[in-house]
Amino acid sequence: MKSELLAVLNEAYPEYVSGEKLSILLHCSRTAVWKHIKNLQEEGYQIKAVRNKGYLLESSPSLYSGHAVASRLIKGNLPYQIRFYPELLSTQNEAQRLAMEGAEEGTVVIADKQTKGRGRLGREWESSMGTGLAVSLILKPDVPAYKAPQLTLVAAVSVVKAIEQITGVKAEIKWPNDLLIEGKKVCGILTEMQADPDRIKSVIVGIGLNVNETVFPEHLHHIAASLSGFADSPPERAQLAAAVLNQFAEDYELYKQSGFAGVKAEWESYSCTLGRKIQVRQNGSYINGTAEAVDSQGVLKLRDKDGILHSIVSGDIEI
Ligand code: BT5
Repeated sequence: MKSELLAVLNEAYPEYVSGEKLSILLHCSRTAVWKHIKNLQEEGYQIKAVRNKGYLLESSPSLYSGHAVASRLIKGNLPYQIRFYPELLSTQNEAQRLAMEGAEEGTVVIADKQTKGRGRLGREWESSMGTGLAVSLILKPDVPAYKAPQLTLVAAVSVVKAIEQITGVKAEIKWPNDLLIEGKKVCGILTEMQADPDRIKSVIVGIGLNVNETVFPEHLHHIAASLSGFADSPPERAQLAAAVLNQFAEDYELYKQSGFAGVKAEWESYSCTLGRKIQVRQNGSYINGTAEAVDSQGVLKLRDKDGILHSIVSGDIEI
């Protein structure tokens, strides 16, 4: 009965289905229909009931759609507009295209499946299984261009918090753009900017999060993991995406008021980089030392064996 009821509501979406029609299709009384609807609502299905119209399935726990994400957003300072695509090469490219067409701050591009996701420096981001999050957010912060990379750090804090809210799992931040659980990468963040010489036109923050992947391509076996490997039950992508966006809206507001300094303490508390011996690779050369701190600009301070303090603005690190 439950699956038949859901199938009818799903098929009808975005139209309502009357109680009378449901009772005929499902061969039961209207009271029985109402009871089943109530049960489904208790299981987390969002079903709207409107007098004289009937029932509308707004989102189900396992459904991943623009509506399923949007219906979970808290109305706040960052008015999100969700653009959901069943498949894209890269949400980052689509967001860039939309930004060039003048898309507003808060436009969010989400792909159910992303077939040619990008990392930094032309590296690939594997997300073609359609089991993770591929989200790109268009922002227009009023800050000088050199500060744009700080948004990677802000987003990392937001994603760590969202992961913990939804799954109870604690991830750690590896400077600048990786989230790790038990040393394996579950999330990568890519911040790209479109700017004139004197001002930022837009910043696009791309978030790739492994959620329900069970296998990865061979070259990622020792590097990658997904949240489902650590959570008690398979996380729902719509819930996670909404939690990330809700959390980011809050943290971004703080960032706009106080800069990176506003989220620095939280960043430090989630960091697995600080205090560790690391190797930084920058433009093909290496520096070894201890990660001493991040400063109020998000720059990593590395002390080498000769006691010299290096300021690392970008790069890859090995712990
Ligand atoms: C990143 O780059 O980690 C940033 C990834 C950003 C992806 C998002 S998805 C939404 C948006 N749309 C896009 O097209 N991109 C963004 P980087 O630090 O350069 O790391 C890339 C490296 O991570 C690769 O060279 C692999 O070693 C590893 N990697 C690739 N796919 C992975 C995955 N699914 N899980 C864990 N590691 C992965």
